[in-house]
Amino acid sequence: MSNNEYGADQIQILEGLEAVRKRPGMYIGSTSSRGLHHLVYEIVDNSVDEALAGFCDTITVELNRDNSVTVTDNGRGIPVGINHKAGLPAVEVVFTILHAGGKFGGGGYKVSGGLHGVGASVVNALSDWLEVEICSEGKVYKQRYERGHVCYPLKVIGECESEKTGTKVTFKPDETIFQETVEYEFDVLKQRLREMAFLTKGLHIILKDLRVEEDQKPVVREFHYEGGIKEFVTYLNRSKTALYEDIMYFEGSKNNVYVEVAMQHNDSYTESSYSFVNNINTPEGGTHMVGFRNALTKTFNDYARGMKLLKESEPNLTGEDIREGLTAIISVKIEDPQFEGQTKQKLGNSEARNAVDNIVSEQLTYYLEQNPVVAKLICEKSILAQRARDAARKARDLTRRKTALETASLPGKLADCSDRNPENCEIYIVEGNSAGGSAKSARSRATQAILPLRGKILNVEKARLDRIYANEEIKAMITAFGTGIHDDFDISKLRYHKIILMTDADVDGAHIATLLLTFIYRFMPELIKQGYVYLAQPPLYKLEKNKNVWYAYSDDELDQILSEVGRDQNNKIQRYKGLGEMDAEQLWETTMDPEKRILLRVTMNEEAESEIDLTFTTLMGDKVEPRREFIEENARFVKNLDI
Ligand code: TSJ
Repeated sequence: MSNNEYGADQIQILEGLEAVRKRPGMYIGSTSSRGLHHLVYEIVDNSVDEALAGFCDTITVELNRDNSVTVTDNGRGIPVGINHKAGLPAVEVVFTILHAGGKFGGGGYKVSGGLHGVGASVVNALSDWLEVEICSEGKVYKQRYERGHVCYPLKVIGECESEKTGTKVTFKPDETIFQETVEYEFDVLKQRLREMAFLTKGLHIILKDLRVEEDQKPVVREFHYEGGIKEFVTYLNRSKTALYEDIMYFEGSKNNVYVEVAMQHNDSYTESSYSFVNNINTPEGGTHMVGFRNALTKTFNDYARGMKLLKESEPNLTGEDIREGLTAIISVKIEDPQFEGQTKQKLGNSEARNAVDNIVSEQLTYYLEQNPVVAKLICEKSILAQRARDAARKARDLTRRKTALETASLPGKLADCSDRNPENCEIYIVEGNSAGGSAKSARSRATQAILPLRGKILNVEKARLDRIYANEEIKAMITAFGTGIHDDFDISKLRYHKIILMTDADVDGAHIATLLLTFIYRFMPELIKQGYVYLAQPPLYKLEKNKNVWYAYSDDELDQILSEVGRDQNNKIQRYKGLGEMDAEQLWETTMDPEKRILLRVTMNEEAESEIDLTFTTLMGDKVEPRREFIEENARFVKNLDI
């Protein structure tokens, strides 16, 4: 090392990077797997900026066998000339001075658009080693750093064709910083890089996994979308039925805010809008989202009134009515984004609201005039949503009044327990009438209540509120639990401290359990958060041999029992296809007896609340559809063993 060539400046530099190593969380959020992946995004962001500036069209990310990562682009190359303020080559400034990049004025290094470009020194500080190579004006330059320290001054290591330019950075995350893991997950990077490609139309992003056996080819994925966020909307709606073919696309700049919006309705009832600021997701929205919603509400109401689709006596459509079934991407690029709120994820710049509102209002008005068929379809769907909302409100008011005056009578199908202390009480939600019957005769009457449910359970994510409130099974659960829902929810009124879902041990049973969980998650999430919800575990097999009986809850367990008792002709194995095949005594013994049963407690994924939707819609893109849906629905719920 040649530290002695540098003076006071270098000491300051090292103190800066030392601060990053002391408190990495301050700079990259955490040192978990998430922080590890963040390093890649920090580097790739710089290449994306170069693409946004119009000088780069391909970025390659390679995962190397030693857990180092190489990012290459074909941009202009980080400047190698001397930055006069620091007296060092600009590239060295980028990697060794904290908060260099966009804010480092004077010397020619300014990140185009001023969006990112502050992260390179942070990545350098947190890497065991980092090497940068730059092709520029026929020469290849190189510099290496170890834990942020310069190993040698920038040097020329060879020549390249004079037209060829670009930057290549390889870094190996420091294991002493990333103690949890230094292994990159292909799927995690894939999902973020795909998102970046959607958000930067025309850009090619290639992801290569070189961590394969010697004789295997690397795993390679390429993302390239000429249509940008329009294709993002197509992608998000790929498993849905679109209400019309077109994807609306609005674009423009105002007050230094560049705005892009793409949207299309599908025939579902839920909104999936995602907003981005400088290519970063803002799950909590902010001014750009507010501007978008204002524009949408105002423009559609004006149009519907003008076309007499809404009568004068009728109230305005609400934003919610218009956004029913809407898939939209709102992407803004802004010089100096201000983030607000508890998690600093909400855009605060007021100029973003005006820009999005103006651009969307103007271009959407024009679009609706030009496309009356589409306009009418959306208005009609919104008016239906308005009516359903009205009906749902009336239905809710009705159930509310009931609970206030007379205690709503318990559902007729419920076989309640006699104990009145909720702490001692459990309710089994049982799929099917026959299983419900067995459960009723098997139960311990004092503390176990049984609520049998008939047939298919409504998927609350695919139905409007009025239908949900009219559903018998759902009403039965709400009254049995006793807590009420939404604004009326009161956990202290919960009548059972264990809510146990008991379904067949097959795919259909798992699906029904998912639908039930989804209902609870959407309407009474506290029940899951506070750990009151459980899944019963009925056995898969019964094994009889010489008057002995064993139950197995998995194929592995059956295998294990068989190897203990011996595999011979005296074995009688029964595979349970459903709860209905067990008599009351067997059901008690295997699934309901608190002394012997296995219960899984349902808990919620930490990320479930804000990020899950986007993660799953984009992450699971390559899975077969029904399976994807199944995984998507279940991934919110984590199951803990609780015997
Ligand atoms: F993060 C980073 F610094 F490590 C990094 C930067 C990593 C990678 C893989 C690429 C880059 C990068 C930077 N690619 N392209 C650029 N471009 C510039 O830094 C650049 C070049 C020329 C000019 C100019 O005004 O002439 C300006 C800039 C910002």
